[in-house]
Amino acid sequence: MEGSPPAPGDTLWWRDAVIYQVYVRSFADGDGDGTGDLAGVRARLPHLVELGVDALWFTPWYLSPLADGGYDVADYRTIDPAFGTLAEAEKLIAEARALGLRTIIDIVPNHVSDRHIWFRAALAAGPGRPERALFHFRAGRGEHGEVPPNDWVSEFGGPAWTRLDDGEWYLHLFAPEQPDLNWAHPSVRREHEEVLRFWFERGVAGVRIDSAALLAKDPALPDFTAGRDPHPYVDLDELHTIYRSWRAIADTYGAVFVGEVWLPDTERFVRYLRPDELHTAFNFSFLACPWDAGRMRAAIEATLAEHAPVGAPATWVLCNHDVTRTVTRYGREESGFDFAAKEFGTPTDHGLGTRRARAAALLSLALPGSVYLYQGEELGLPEAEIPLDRIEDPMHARSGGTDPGRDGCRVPLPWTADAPYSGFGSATEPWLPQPEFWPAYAADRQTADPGSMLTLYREALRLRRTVPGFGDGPMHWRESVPGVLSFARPGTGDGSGTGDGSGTGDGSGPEDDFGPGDGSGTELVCVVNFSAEPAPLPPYTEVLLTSGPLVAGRLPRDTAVWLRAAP
Ligand code: TEU
Repeated sequence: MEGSPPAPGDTLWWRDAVIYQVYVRSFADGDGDGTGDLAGVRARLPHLVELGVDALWFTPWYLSPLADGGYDVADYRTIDPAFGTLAEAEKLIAEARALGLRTIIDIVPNHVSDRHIWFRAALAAGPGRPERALFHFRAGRGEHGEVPPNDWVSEFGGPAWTRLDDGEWYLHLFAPEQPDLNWAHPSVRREHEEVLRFWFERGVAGVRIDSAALLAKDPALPDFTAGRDPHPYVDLDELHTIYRSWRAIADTYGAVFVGEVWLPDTERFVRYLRPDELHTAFNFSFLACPWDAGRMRAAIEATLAEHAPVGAPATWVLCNHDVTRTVTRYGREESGFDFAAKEFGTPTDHGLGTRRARAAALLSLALPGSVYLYQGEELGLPEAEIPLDRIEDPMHARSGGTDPGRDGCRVPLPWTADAPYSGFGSATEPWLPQPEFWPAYAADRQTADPGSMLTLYREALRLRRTVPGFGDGPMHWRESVPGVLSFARPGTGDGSGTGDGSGTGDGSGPEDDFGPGDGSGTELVCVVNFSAEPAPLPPYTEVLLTSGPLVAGRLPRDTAVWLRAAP
């Protein structure tokens, strides 16, 4: 294991970092109880160092009844006992840091758990009491107040309101166990500022902001049916004041933000990335884009064009704990992502999906900006089918059982092919069942396989780290035949830093006929073939890496290559 602490002066690390998302509950089980935990993460830090990522984003690890996998936070200053203790989190942050891995935590400001001390106090206090002002409590409509205060629909389906025995309703944009906070209340703001400081004091380098565009609400809580503009709770202007105050705090610690901002309007989206607001935000248009050259090019161009004026780096995300895993998505006829379109029984070609996911890995790692990897993506895990009686995600139940929910991408990881539960670490069955084929994807098996997804990711990350030209900086499109995307990253300069440039993951291909170029005056070129026909390669001096074997010097369908070439 290499790994050394990041240089203290490296304040711009986030502009081109590769950030690995750890879904703690399913990463590794250190105490054998069936649930992943901090001990499991600490024991597996070598895997992350060998993979070559720069930072870890931990999904919520705080005290939580887990009504929404931890996105229902009962206490931000306590680690859930299922995961460990605060002292252990502090150790993990320090150990990771010593190995060169920064820590990003997840803050969920839109709502808290219904077990949070504030909400319990609000319930106990009763209608009209100041404790209720921290949330959105309202009387109902209709003759007996039996109709919700407005027509808002929960993101998880059903009304966004739940009625209490005392007659009042409270707002929850997600599950009823996740009451929305009232961001017009000064205590709500103060508390979150203190929570940020609490974690920054513990060495946290960044914060992912959950549902970042939903916090502020129109105080009149009007109906939404009319499609009113501005929206009563998405992307309200006050949010920018909130994030400016957060930024001032983060700046005193040199910490950074990544916002979970799902907004189709790109002009509105980049307002969150102005220099005194959030450093970065997830690029969901890239994630949701179908496997199609034209659509991908358009998504990439729009991303770069929208980020340029604010000077923020783009992020490239293929997968996270909410969406269908990449290998599965790209193995389907409809290869884009849409929450509303999820259903059971969609035909999937995993071979096809894997080929495309390999190509997409090289594509996203070659683009300018930072990259997010979701645990298991480096193993090429497909989405798992969870038996109906084991699905925990509230999205499933609240859809009336039609939506498969998000558990299929949250299955405990396979580490060791020949160990019980694929080496997840559990002595009893893990909290979500693993598919029968899971051992085939185990990290140990992939380590030994030069053609595995894990080998590809390790090699790609090694090159991205050592070859100048990747990460932050300019790119330009190169001419290519239809169905093929080709772009260059200038600035490879003297080509130093790259060892041998070999390692295509398969050992085949014509690159063996070309000695490693000296790289002078060359640029890095990434070519991705989305078309059905093998594509010719542009002139090059060296093949750095391919996602699959070249065939007769051509780039087969659903394959990507990194080349060094003359400009
Ligand atoms: O996701 C937010 C989220 O689900 C919404 O952005 C929504 O899906 C989108 O607007 C499309 O309708 C975050 C977490 O990532 C997720 O796991 C949590 O369940 C959710 O917040 C609630 O905290």
